[in-house]
Amino acid sequence: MAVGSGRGALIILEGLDRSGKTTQCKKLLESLRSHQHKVKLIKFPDRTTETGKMIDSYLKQNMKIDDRAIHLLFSANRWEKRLEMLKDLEQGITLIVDRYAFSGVAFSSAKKGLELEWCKCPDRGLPKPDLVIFLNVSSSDAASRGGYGEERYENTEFQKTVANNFKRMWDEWKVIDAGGSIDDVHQTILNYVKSTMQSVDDKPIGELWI
Ligand code: 2DT
Repeated sequence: MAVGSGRGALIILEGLDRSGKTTQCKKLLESLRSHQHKVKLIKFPDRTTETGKMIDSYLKQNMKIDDRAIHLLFSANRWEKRLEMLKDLEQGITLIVDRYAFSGVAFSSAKKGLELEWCKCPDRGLPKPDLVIFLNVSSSDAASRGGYGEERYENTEFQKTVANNFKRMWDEWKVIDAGGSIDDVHQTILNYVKSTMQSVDDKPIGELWI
C-alpha cells in the first residue's frame, strides 16, 4: 500500500473498561508508525481541555454534575476536536481514537431515564468513523483484569448495562474477542485497520448518525 496516498482513516476502538483497549491503541500506533504511516492517537475524553477538566473532576467523583449535563459535556469535548480531526484526516493522517461517541451513548444510557436515542443526538454530525473496532470481553472477565479503580462507573453492575448498550449499536462494527493474547488481538486489529486504510482513498468523510 502506498504510504501517504489519499486521506487518513478514522479508526475508533471501543470496549469496556479493562478490555485492553488502551494497550491495543498504543500497539496499533507503534505498528503503523514503524511502517511509515502518518498516524496519530487521540483519546476521549480529552481531559486536558476546559471541558475535559470538568469531566475529569466528575469522573474522579470530586464534582457532581446532572446526568444530561455531563452527557453534553462529553459530547462538547468531542466537538471541540472536530476541526483538528478533519484537518488531520484530509492531510492523510490516520487517526486512532480511544473511545468516541459510542462510549458516550453506552455509558450515559446506562443511567436511569436517559434514552439511547436521546443520547445519540448531541453527537450527530461528528466525523463518521471508517472503522469501529469493539474489544469484546465479558464484564466479569473485565472486572478480574486487575480490578476496578476509584473512578465513577467502575463497577461490575454498571459495566454490564454498558455492555448491553454497546451491543445495541454494534451491527456495523468489527467485534473482536479480547480474551486472546495481546499479540493475537493486535494482529486481528491491524488486519482490519490496514484494509480500511487502503479502502478510504479519497472518499468523503461522513457524518455520524446522519
Ligand atoms: P477512560 O477511562 O477511557 O478515560 O474513560 N465516558 C467516556 C462517558 O461516560 N462518556 C463519553 O463520552 C466517553 C468518551 C467511559 C473514562 C470514563 O468515561 C466514560 C469511562
